[in-house]
Amino acid sequence: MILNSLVPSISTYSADIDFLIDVITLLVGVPFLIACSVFFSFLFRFKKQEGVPSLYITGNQHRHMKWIHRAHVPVLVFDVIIIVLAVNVWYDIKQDLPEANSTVRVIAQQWAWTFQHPGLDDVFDTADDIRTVNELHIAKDTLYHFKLSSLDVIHSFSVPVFRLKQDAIPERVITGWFEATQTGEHDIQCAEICGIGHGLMPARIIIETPGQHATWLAANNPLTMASSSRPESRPESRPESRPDSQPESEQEVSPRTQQLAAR
Ligand SMILES: [Cu+2]
Repeated sequence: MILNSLVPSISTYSADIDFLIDVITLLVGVPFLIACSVFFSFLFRFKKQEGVPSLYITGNQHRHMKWIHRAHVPVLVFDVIIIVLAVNVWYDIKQDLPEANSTVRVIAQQWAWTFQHPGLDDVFDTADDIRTVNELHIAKDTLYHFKLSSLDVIHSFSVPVFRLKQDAIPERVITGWFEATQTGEHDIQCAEICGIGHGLMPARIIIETPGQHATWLAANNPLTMASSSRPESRPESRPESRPDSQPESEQEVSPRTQQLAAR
């Protein structure tokens, strides 16, 4: 409700996180406003008055202490509500790993992101893998696992529209998942101070329909591009194609492409 009006919410679990943050904001914000109202109204109501002596209240008497103890009850109840909701959301997103339709590798370094797409065969470390810098291409309504690693220091892979944030730790490969519900182009950012160029490592996530994504995979297939005789078809480290790019008319479309396009 609150977050969604500021940053689009377009992953299958982003609404759960938004709901959790809304609940915390209300459970903390409403009592805070009530406490401030009471505090400032008492300041004016019990301000210094001529001829009225001040009371010295130690707070030791039960009739005074009960106002403190009664306030503890809602605090404890709200804590339990927040913990139960948070653990549920945490389990669904961080502990439970649904089966993936595809996988991407995300490699962080000072100060850029490298993304490795498995290509049309959907298998890593084969000749048709597509590597891009600061540009991740995925298909909507497709559940992805990401394999996150860092080449140097701690970074944090953050995709605000997915409500996804995961630290990248050197010497570790961390697996997570996401599934986009809408197409579009959005920010990826590093959310961990990682050196002087930290602010200079933004990237983009381009969410395509399965058909558009299959087209992009085919258009940027290093094998196809290498075998093409046209000079402008040479492989590039950073493919420039966008979701609206059209397949080459003479391009061979593999069964995997047709399968993705049919989804
Ligand atoms: Cu950083």
